[in-house]
Amino acid sequence: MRDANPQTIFLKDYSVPEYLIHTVDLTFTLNEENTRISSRLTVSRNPNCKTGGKSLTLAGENLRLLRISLNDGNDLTKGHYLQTQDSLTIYEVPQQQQFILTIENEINPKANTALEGLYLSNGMLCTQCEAEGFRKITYFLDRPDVMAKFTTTLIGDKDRYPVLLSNGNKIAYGDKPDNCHWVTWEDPFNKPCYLFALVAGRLVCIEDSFKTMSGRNISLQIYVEKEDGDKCGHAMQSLKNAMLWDEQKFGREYDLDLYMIVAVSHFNMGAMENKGLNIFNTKFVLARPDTATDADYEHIEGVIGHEYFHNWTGNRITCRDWFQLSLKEGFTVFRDQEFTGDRTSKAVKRIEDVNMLRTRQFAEDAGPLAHPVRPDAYIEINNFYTLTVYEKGAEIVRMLHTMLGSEGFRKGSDLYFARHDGQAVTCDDFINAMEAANGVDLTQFRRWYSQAGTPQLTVFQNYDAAAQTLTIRICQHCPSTPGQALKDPLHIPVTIGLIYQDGSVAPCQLGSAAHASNEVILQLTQSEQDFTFHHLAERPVVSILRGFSAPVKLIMERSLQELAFLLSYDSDTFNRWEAGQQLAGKIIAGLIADWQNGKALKINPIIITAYKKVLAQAEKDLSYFALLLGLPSESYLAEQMQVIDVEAIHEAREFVKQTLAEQLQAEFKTLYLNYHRDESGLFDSDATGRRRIKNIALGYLSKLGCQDIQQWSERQFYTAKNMTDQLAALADIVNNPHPARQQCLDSFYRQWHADALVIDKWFSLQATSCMPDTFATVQTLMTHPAFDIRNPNRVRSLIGAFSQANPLHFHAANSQGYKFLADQIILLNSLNPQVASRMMTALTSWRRYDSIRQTLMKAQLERIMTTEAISRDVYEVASKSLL
Ligand code: 7MF
Ligand code: ZN
Repeated sequence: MRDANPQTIFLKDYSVPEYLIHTVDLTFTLNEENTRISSRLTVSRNPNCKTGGKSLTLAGENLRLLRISLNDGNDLTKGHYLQTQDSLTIYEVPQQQQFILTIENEINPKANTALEGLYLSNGMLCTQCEAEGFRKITYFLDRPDVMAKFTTTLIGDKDRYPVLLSNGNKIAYGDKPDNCHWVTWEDPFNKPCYLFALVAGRLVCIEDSFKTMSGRNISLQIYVEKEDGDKCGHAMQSLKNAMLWDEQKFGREYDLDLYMIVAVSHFNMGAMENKGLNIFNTKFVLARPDTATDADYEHIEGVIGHEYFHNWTGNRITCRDWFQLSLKEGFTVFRDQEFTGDRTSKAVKRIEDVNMLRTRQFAEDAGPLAHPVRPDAYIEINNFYTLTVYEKGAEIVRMLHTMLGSEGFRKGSDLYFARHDGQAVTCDDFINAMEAANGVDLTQFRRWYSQAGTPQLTVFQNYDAAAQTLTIRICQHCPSTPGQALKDPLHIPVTIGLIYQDGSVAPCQLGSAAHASNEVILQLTQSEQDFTFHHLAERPVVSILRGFSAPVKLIMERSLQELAFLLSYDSDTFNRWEAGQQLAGKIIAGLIADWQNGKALKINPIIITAYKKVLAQAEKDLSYFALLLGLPSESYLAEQMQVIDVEAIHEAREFVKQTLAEQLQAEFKTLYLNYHRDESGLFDSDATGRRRIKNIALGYLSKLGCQDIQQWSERQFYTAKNMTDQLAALADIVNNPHPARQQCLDSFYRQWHADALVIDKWFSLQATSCMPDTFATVQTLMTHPAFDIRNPNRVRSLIGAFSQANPLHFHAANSQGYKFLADQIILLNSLNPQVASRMMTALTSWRRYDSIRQTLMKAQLERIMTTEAISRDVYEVASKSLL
């Protein structure tokens, strides 16, 4: 918003800070439109910095400066400092070991629609400082390698702000004149300012406690708006589960006596790990069986875990600079994935994670915004909280776990914590610890952090019957990405198993003398490498990349018969599911081509037989069973195509879905009737599994368009006592011609109009509908009284859902979807640049579409580039995607 020509920040330019800040004393006098901050810092020159003069420059944006003083002297006069739009330079600071700098300034939280810094959400004041939001509160060395001890005093009106929270422990409080009160908080741990937080408002508190492994009693508090007090039970239980899990799996104990979580309605992302005072999007806290789906319950536990796990991977040990973001995020995502896997189903969780990685992160890695997990340049750091940094970063950590084994990995993480507790470090420091603890050489493995793009593995096999050997040749190739034309080979762990024709396990014996095992990890390090397996009495079927052991694309000739075989016999749950997805994917790909050539669609019966067999095998883990019966998503199918044809994808996939429904109708009806219960919505694995499998069955059956099934879904919608069932039924009603469609939508709105998170679902469902009137509906919904462009959850549920989860209608050939999105982005640019930038995702992949759509999408990106006062966020994404 500020720079006509925003500057790029480079990793290679990193230098240690010239000054350090040791203690920070903050006093906030809180008011909606005028909050006053007084900041008293103890500062010293950094002994590790050899450069620099007498001046000190602090970061600060949109601040009204009131006064500055040094060592408690007189206020500095004009000629002694320089204030710019985003900085404050004090020309001459005392040349003594340590000095005191006092600054007073004012801000306007009510005018803050960007939701970064201190802002207002439903009358409550709250903060978001990661990555560079603290500079919107007061002048500071806003960088993560400056760590200080914070003491914070909050002063506010007793009626408006009865609850006053900040990091650490409450050490003092009292009354003030004019109906005001104050509270002082002290955080005994050094922290960077991005972990600072404050909350002030009328909140209710739900309390519990946790006894740590060393016997300390921790007070747990969840703060929410008054009407949400009955929706905190699951979040609290999740927190206790996470605390116990981190002790058991990583030996990590919580360090303060108090852990607070606050839920706010206006939040740019999921949640934030501020020390001792996490701030969450309400979406990841509030749940009651009648308002939240099983998926919501799972996500809440995962996000609560994620933020809790940051206390060690992020807070105790933080990042040296923002290029190292994956140090904390990749590791913490890995930890939350493992936690959720342990809490629910490892098989299902891995499939869900890989699904997301392959549809969304792979798309990012193949597009104009591709960047390494540790980027080497950025314009706006907020744009680098990406799927690559988070999800691919977690895959890197997972590969280490696979290669070192869980014990080796634990030794490495123990050493990492021991070496770096209290420090701000780099991704390299993490790898160094893994290396040192295990006596391995990870030199080549480190390339995963610096090289962008998804490697492709091409696999060839050759069975020699006379020698009884199988040779697997694997070639790796990584396509070029912006700024990285040539790639070096990576160190890739490839887990492999062999299966004989009767379904029994074939031995994996690499080299003639080695011992045999059921599964081996191939260490791929060269562009082309052969691996020979011995003592194989017959040609085995190869099950490769088990558990998705590396984030790569696999190219391997497979017959439909071989895929059907693996779907029945692979002992690896991931690969069994993957075989079914590939089978369905190949068949749909054929139908896409037929549809494009104007041929009549005809099903290949092998898919019917394969799905029939899955249905007959009746898998015990019902959630996994449901995944085996699912078809690859439209976005996954799109990822597989050279030129994405949204209509062909939709038509071909719907055709397969409908044909399966027709031919397996008896089986699906039995499933539905067996597992449909009048359930209250308890979140346990049996009940969630039952709901998942029966709703999959209902989804298929809804394609039949027959009256009895329409009645089933309508009855389920009206009688459901849990949101999973109600929403699943409504989705079937909304995505198929159903006589009661509008009635059900209206009824749902009336029932839930007072519950913002449920109304988000109501918006999303309509925005993602495949029915022909969807675009008109979206436009109408934009003017609905419940729509609010200032609320990011609403924006995501309508604009985000339409553009990112409704390819069929968003990519309408007449460009209406593109124009609509660009209009909203231009509007959001001035209100909330972070959200505006995230809304651009759908336009950045323009090169993947046909030339007409390319032109139309590009035109909208170019229009966005001309936005007056364009933010750095939007500028960076738009300009890079046009390059
Ligand atoms: C689970 O990482 C996984 C990812 C930054 C904000 C939360 O803890 C966080 C914050 C963004 C994108 C995704 C997540 C977060 C942020 C997130 C949350 C839960 N440090 Br931006
Ligand atoms: Zn995180």
